[in-house]
Amino acid sequence: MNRDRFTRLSAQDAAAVVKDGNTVGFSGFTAAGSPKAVPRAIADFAKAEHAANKNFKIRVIAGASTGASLDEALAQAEAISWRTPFQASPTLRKQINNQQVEFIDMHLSHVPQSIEFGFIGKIDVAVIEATDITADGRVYLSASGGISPSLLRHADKIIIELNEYHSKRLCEMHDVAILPTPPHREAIHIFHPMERIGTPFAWVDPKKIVGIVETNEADGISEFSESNEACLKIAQHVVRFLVDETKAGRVPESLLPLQGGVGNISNAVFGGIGQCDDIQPFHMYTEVFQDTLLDLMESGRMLGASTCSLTLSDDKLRKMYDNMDYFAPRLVIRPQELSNNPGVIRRLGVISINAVLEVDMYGCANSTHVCGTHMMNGVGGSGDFVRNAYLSILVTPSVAKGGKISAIVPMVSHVDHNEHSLQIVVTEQGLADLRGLGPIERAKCIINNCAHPDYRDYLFRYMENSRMGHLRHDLGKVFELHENLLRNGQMLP
Ligand code: 0RQ
Repeated sequence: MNRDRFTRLSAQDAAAVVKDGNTVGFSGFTAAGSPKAVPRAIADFAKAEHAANKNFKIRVIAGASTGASLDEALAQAEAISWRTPFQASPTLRKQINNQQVEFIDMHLSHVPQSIEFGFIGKIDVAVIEATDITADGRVYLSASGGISPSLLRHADKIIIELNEYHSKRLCEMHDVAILPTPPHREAIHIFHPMERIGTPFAWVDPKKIVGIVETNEADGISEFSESNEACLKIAQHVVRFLVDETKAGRVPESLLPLQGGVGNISNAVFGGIGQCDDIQPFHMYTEVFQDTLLDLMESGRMLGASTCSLTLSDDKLRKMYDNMDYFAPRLVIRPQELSNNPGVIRRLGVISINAVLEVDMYGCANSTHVCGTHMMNGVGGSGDFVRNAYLSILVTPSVAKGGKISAIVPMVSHVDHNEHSLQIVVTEQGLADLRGLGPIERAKCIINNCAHPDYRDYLFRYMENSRMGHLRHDLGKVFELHENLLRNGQMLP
């Protein structure tokens, strides 16, 4: 059957399907696989409506963050009233923090079931980037799994952005499945990162397809900057720890599947792992597959990966598409309900490595809210992994903003990961292994190994002068460093 049965639309005509107040679901997990032409056209339409003094705002849901043509374009057009579950757009961030946009910060693994059960209301329109579609409703997704299968099932109207730029061979990587709802959920048969349980395409009822918009556009992901010294030192500590764990027999020689967050620290850590001869080639069970990982896979240092997205810079993605005979059998792209599934992460014994803003003396961590109020990006998938990994490693430079901010504080100003979930904290200063340590030992270990020397005295003094209990805290002073920062622009007087 032929896809030509579907109406071809311009991006503008497709955008006109979206009405003020609609909830619109988009494909994409990071910029990978985000639609481009239709959200840009919605943003243009919103600007025109606003210029004519008409209301136009939509509720936006995607797998995670999106590309610049989506969140950033819509936010600049002041076209978003509500957003979930994650974002990384500078303009949208400002609007969230001045309460112009309602933002629901969610674990990414929870999003498909929130759609499935209607927790977030009905999805009026979904815009899904695909490499192909058949007349009977097989949708071949592009560079990410995200929430696309759930959106295709639940949205009232579907617009497909058919992007010629992406390789049609991506279907060899996709493994699409939607979990049944409780009490019909069974064990998920993923016993190895590369094991597949689904189909290479997602399904849609063809009657829901309003039309197809043809595009030919890269995801527009730029390369990471060179790793700085702090990132490289963090990488060295993590690598040494992994080697020591294999020597101690707590991790097999072939390692356990690794997960890494996005960003420069993660890039440096995986670069370091790749260069270490004492670490054997390994697998990943992760949610983002970024540039360094492609290099490791190409050199044979990484054997294979399960991911939710190919968050690769345009050059690296092109390199992959030019060499699909090699890469296609080594990658599985899953919807986020599976890439981030707590049960699978626990079963596989994933070792997770994620960046945070701040960690407290007892091991609670804040990934999201600066000084307890201002949203950075969101918890994303970090919570899915930190809570359920075999070993949860959190990394951060010991100081931010040239030393004005300490990442080690008496109490985090917002809790995303708690002391019960994480085991290892790493800064460029060193590594704190918290396994088996009680609160006071944890505090000493974190301050001695991870805090910047400029802040150690303050943190030890805080602890000594605090009220004794199972933990020690002085509730009158617990946020003194944060208050100093807000008042004077730096944490120490
Ligand atoms: O700001 O660039 O203006 O100087 O925060 O910090 O050190 O460059 O690190 O880019 O890895 O981001 C936690 C935000 C770290 C990210 C976070 C300032 C610092 C800088 C960025 P500037 P760095 P990163 C997989 C997993 C949650 C989601 C997640 C994140 C900026 O890793 O969003 O892990 N994680 N998902 O100066 C104030 C502090 C600060 C601070 C750093 N304590 N107070 N500002 N900064 N520490 C991906 C998905 O889920 C899709």
